[in-house]
Amino acid sequence: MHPLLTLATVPPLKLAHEHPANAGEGLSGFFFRSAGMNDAAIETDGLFMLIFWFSVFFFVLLMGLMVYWCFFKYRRKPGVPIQRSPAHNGPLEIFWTVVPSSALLVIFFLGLWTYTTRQIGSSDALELNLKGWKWGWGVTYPNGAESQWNLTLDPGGTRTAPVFIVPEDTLVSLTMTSQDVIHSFWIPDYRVKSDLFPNRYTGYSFRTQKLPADADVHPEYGAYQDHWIFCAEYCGDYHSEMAGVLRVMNAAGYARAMDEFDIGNKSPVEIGAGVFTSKCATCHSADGAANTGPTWLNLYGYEQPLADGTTVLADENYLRESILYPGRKIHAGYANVMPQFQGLLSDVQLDGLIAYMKSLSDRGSTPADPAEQGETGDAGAETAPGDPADSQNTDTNDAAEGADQAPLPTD
Ligand code: HEC
Ligand SMILES: [Cu+2]
Repeated sequence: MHPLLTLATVPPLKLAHEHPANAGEGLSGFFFRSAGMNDAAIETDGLFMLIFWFSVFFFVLLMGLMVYWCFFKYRRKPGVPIQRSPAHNGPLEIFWTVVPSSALLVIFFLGLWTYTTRQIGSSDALELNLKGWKWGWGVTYPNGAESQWNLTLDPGGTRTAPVFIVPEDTLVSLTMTSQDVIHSFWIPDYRVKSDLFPNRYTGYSFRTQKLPADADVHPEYGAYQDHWIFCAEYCGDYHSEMAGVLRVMNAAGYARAMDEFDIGNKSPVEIGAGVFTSKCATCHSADGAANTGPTWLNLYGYEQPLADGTTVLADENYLRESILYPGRKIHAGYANVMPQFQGLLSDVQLDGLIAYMKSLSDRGSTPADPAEQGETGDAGAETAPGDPADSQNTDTNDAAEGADQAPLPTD
């Protein structure tokens, strides 16, 4: 098996709200389902409950007085003449205007306070860029890396949610934008809900919680807890499946995962393997196993049968076209269900994917792993994977083997 396929698997879902300490209590448990999990959420819940009890108090008071006055005290009784009520009572009117208005002002400023503290970031916040589209979420981390973890939500494995990682007890500042329609980023546990617009950036800040001492621990990444992310703006057919996971990790686990996501220190094959795990592995296998789409094992360099009866050589150009515009050439025996990746992959990712597919083929020119290449006696080409000289050297070798090999457009 390819060494990169033994990449650490994504730690499973451990929802923070299922932790017993986070069960909401009493009425707030009824309204919020689980306790607020950072200071801002606790503040929001407090404000909500204040408004709730304020409203309950006045509802009961006013309805009670009304019933008492209408049905008992001032009820018309036979033999009692109708009284004329006074037209005005200045002091009384001032009283019932000023007292409730000041209560409303207090509520307004409490709300304004909690709202502005979430809008205003801080210069020491962890800055993340968040994109929303029909129907998914994507995060870019400060080092330029994109999230590479996905979790499968159903047994069939067709619905996945991206996992966004953040360190514990840290202020996170999001810069958000939408690629199509309006979406709304919602983390129920943090009581965060904020809209994403096309052609415009919006911001939002929140502080992650400190992980409890008894949080779930992963053998490689340490303690972590998950929060659901949903879209709170009806945005079309699959709006309800527009889920994500915010994963709060301990500092060491976060640093480790960040290092793995970072593409700066990776060869194209490694970058491609990362994109494969995050975006393609739900439908394609790298080891020959059957799946929704054709396996990538020995895909590159071989003739592929198409639905129209012809065949095509799977060279770089065919692979590129199949990734960006999957509908143009359909592999025989498969349905045209692959999403179009045009605009969703960077050039580095696309090159990485093709390098990775080549590494999975015995006709590929990028060695799957340097040791293997050594065995084939490919002397002189022993450079680190990703070195441009590397692919050049082995190309010439391969071309000598088979005349059907298409010329390779490097860069
Ligand atoms: C929803 C499932 C699905 C996902 C996700 C998916 N594919 Fe596909 N892919 C398919 C299917 C089905 C086919 C065969 C039909 C066709 O040719 O379009 C295919 C075909 C291909 C082919 C042509 C293979 C051949 O033998 O002709 C390439 C290359 C490819 N996919 C690359 C990718 C890459 C790269 C990704 C991730 C960035 C990806 N796919 C994600 C389902 C998927
Ligand atoms: Cu949406």
